[in-house]
Amino acid sequence: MEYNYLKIEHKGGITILTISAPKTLNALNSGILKELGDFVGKLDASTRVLIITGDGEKSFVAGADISEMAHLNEPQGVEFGRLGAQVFRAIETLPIPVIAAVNGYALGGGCELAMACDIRICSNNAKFGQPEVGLGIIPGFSGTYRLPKLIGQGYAKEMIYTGKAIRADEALRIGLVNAVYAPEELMGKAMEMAEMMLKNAPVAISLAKQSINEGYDLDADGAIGLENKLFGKCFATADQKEGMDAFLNKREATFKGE
Ligand code: DAK
Repeated sequence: MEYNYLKIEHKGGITILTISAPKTLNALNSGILKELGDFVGKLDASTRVLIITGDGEKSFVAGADISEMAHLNEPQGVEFGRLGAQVFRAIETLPIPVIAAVNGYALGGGCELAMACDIRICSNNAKFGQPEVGLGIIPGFSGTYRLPKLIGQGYAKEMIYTGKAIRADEALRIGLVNAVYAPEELMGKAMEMAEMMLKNAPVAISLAKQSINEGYDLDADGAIGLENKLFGKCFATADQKEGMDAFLNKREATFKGE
């Protein structure tokens, strides 16, 4: 598939995906969502960390494309929401770490896309919000599910019911982002974090992600049981042998992802 809205750059095991629709501040239309779905579906083992950002200096993603949504009827609304939700779920369940480098507005579907990523860092000009109720709709790309999980129900409900946009420092305070940087530092910091991940065992990172993601929705016994099963799986990998042998022999490990 030819991409009109995605720019893709590979740097070693790190892939940088830039969403680019400058005329609408990178708002998500169905074309972008289809391209994103195609891109995620085709990612192979050469990508070990994915960084998602937005084109330009002003916006990560300014929401779903309102001009496209304005004319939808109920079944079309369900279909549009399903497309976005599926793509975001595919991102969330990728077996590799995904970092959102939020370089400006992350509103509506933009905030929801950032939340489907494992980790969010942002520039100090970033703004986060779920303004949907002001448009007569509710967050439709799983924001009502992920926002309370990340920041708690009280603050999530305040953000969703008021539709207010919060600044980067507030997003940091409530745990919506992990760190805030000057705009010119953001991508370098995202790369630094990705490079630290690259040094570690890929299968172990993938199993840790599965344990965190799936364990979160289980009760304590279920989550601990799942972790135990995945912990056991690590011992069937060459990387576990390599990591422990390297430690015991005081050398650096070389992981193969096997
Ligand atoms: N959609 C379409 N165009 C957008 C857009 C958007 N979300 N955001 C910005 N643009 C366009 C503007 O219309 C403008 O176009 P021109 O007038 O130049 O043709 C251009 O981008 C530049 O925007 P502004 O001139 O407004 O720039 P400012 O710096 O003054 O303001 C802003 C930036 C981001 C504060 C402002 O543009 C803004 O408030 N944008 C809308 C933000 C918003 O409300 N986003 C949430 C969208 S709702 C569902 C599934 C998902 C969803 C809903 C339902 N289903 C289940 C069906 C998700 C919904 C959303 O995400």
